[in-house]
Amino acid sequence: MLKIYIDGEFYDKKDAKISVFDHGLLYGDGVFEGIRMYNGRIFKCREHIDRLFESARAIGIRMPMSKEEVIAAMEETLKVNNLNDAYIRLVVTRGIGDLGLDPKLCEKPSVIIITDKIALYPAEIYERGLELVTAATPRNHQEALSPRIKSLNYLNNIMAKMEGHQAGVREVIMLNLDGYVCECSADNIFIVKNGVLATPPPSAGILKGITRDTIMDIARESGTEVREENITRFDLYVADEVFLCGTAAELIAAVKIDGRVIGDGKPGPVFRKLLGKFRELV
Ligand code: PXG
Repeated sequence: MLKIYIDGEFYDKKDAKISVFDHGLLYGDGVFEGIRMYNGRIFKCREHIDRLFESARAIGIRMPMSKEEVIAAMEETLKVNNLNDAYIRLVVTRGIGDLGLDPKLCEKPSVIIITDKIALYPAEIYERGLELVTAATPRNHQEALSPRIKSLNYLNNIMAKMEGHQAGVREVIMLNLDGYVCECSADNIFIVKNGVLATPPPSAGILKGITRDTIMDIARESGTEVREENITRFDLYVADEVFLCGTAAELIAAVKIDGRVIGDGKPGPVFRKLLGKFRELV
């Protein structure tokens, strides 16, 4: 039976429960991380922990554990569950309060660590690529709720994803309120045009993905020019290649967007080169 870590204790999956008064449940008041372990190594551990602590700080949650303690708890959870390749979900909730919004009444944040086997996308998606549509739902305005905060409130992204389902596709592109391309519902986005790689800057109102940063590093190391710049839907439609990236998805090519075939409709050479280098790295 899978063991789940909650506030220093391990529970069987069926007994791993939190209070209905936890503001993580009542208001989506909390933060999280999604992390991968490959071959017994936690990929970009420090980066994920730093981002978790920044998310917590941004919403005024005082972490009840140090970074080192969180890493140790994560390693122990992986060990208890005998996992070598895993998806790790770190969750920090505001904690137990009453039936009002007031976070001041929540005395202690809860730290939850769920580790499980990774649910990979079907292999054919990596070979053939994905079809995307643009969602009508804009990404949360960054001054209303910064997408830099990986918060437990993902309704903005879920509403966009539902539009994808309605259109019969698995993933959507979200725009910001200026109409520029932001990201997908749970992945960042890149385009390739004339050999140059481009992705929206953090100031466009995106989650600053750790896979995104890794891809930019890999590309620069291999001599590819990388730009962080505003991207329009026109740029997507006329790109040579488009792909998305994230911890769970890794890299996936987008071969059709809003009914337009991208490039020659197959995962392109820059995508395949970067995917190869990414796989070597992990
Ligand atoms: N943008 C958003 C909005 C995300 O939620 C990414 C980009 C990619 O970031 P990383 O750091 O993973 O490269 C994410 C990823 C999942 C899952 O299980 C992933 C995310 C959130 C919820 C679920 O696929 N975040």
